[in-house]
Amino acid sequence: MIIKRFEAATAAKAFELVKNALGEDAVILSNKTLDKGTDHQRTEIMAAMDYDVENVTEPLVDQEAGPAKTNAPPAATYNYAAVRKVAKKKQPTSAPRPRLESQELRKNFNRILQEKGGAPQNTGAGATKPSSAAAAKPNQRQIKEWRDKLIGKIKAAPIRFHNQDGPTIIALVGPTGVGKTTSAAKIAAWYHLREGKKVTLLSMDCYRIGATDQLRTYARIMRLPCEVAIRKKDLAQAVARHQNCDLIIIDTAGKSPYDTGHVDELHNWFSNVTDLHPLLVLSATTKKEDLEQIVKSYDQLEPHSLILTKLDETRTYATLCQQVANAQLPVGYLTMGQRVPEDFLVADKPFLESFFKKGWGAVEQKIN
Ligand SMILES: Nc1nc2c(ncn2[C@@H]2O[C@H](COP(=O)(O)OP(=O)(O)OP(=O)(O)O)[C@@H](O)[C@H]2O)c(=O)[nH]1
Ligand SMILES: [Mg+2]
Repeated sequence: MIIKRFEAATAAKAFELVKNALGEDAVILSNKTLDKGTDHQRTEIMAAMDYDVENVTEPLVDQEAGPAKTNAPPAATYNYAAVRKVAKKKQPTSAPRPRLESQELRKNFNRILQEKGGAPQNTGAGATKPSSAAAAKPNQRQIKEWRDKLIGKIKAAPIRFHNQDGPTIIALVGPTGVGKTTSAAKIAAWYHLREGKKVTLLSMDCYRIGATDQLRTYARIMRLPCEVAIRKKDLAQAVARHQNCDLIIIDTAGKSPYDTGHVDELHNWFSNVTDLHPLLVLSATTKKEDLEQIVKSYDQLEPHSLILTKLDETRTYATLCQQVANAQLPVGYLTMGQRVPEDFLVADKPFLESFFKKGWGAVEQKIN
């Protein structure tokens, strides 16, 4: 992470300096007026650009509070009853998503630049260039604040159950090999074996040889109904046949996030089923740019929430944290291994906070 301090006679000039030095993706950490009301009044901006994975997942040293404690408190215990039986109303498709604070800041930043007549020029008279001392070393306290801000934006939202009006219907979508089928089996096991729900599994994955066998095998072990939908109308008909169950889990085929035709096809199939909630599956091992692209590609389906998989295959989660916060989608479930049904957690806010602050240690505390 690069953190820099900028100082200029006016806020607009200080923002120009930030943009020149760090580009449009810079995040404003603080914005202060110095010597307010005097002839020397200036604006000071602390801005950051990207950040270092380790700085975010490792326990950080707070400069004022001293080293972070190593004997962290145990992660919060799950309240299984938290999967409430509240009828869930689908968000209207036109409802705008809440904006992140960083986007607001960037908007203000761009507005100031636009008011000044487009792209920033080289710093003019009155603007103070950041001194070499100003290109300060990353400040741990600021990194911690930034990290906590991001984590604070991440919400938990496991599925909820309808009581009267038919089953809750979810569809697992996402790129190839991220763990959609395995997660479908884990979710089925969780709600069927632990909560006694009536669960049906449906597969839309006819692309890969053996894909439906994988789901069928899990269904057979758990003694759950399992059907395969080969055409769009099969899906709607299968859903209609299982209206008496509590939960229908649809497994879909994985495709490259750059294959937009695939997302269009899913959208087309899903449009035939009322109140279907897509859950986007993201692997913790995916690169930052790819995570960004995946979220963008599947946005058309208006995912209900995220499933974060393969937490066990890495020990650095800052990229994931940043992309989850940017996606503005809550997390429903997490998986951390291949074992069905064991390597699975239902997301809750305290755990997500603890996980993105402490990393793998938080998962170990939770599952052991
Ligand atoms: N280490 C680890 N492996 C996982 C996890 N979840 C799934 N896997 C493994 O990842 C591989 C792919 O999992 P699948 O569930 O078949 O993935 P998928 O998204 O359905 O794949 P496609 O249908 O081909 O797109 C399998 O070997 C799983 O056992 C996890 O949380 N951790
Ligand atoms: Mg699969």
